Amino acid sequence: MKHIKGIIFDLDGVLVHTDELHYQAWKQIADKAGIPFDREVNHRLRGVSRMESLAIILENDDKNRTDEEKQAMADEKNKLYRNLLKSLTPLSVEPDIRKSLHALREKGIKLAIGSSSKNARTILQNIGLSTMFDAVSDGNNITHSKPHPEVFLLAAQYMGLTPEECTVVEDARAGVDAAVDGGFTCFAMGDAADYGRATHRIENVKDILDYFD
Ligand code: B16
Ligand code: MG
Repeated sequence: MKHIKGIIFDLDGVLVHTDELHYQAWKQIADKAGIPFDREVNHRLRGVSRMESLAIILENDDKNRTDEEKQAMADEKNKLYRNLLKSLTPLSVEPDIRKSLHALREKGIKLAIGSSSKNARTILQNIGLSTMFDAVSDGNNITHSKPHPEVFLLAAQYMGLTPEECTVVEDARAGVDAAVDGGFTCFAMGDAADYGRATHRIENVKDILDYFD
């Protein structure tokens, strides 16, 4: 992978398990509104924006809700989620992940975040990774969320690199689609590991190092 000069990491589900916190917050909202919601539905929320996540949850709703009601549900979910984010500390990141990020930097590879979350910077702060990345592209600088490639195209641009010079690490099918459609190669793990569009499949972030010897 000599031509790769930058790696763009998805945040939720790749570097830290905020996916579980998203689930807990949405579960409270869905239970309160009497909408069936389980981990199966939650998988479909990976990588998609807050309002698109709500739209997926509302597919199982038998009520017609106004835009104001929907906004209130999304705002309340975010309040609950941000409260849960307070439980994150540097110990929430597996030691192997932190070591791998340092090792990649030592090899001269630039690192970026490509996340759909508007809370990405708060998360990075809480887990002690704010200074690890050369660029952060997140839910605040995009107009289209994954599977649109915008978040990764901007991350590459912020690093001064082309998509061909970067690779993406993702746990969501929507994220793999975003990467491949943007002209990037892609490492898929977790929920996306068996997705055919991924370039490489890995079990853990540290497996990426095998490709950069
Ligand atoms: P927020 P990622 C995504 O993060 C999550 O996977 C997705 O479930 C969430 O809806 C989205 O961020 C928006 O998050 O409500 O915090 O803006 O996987 O792209 O890092
Ligand atoms: Mg993710």
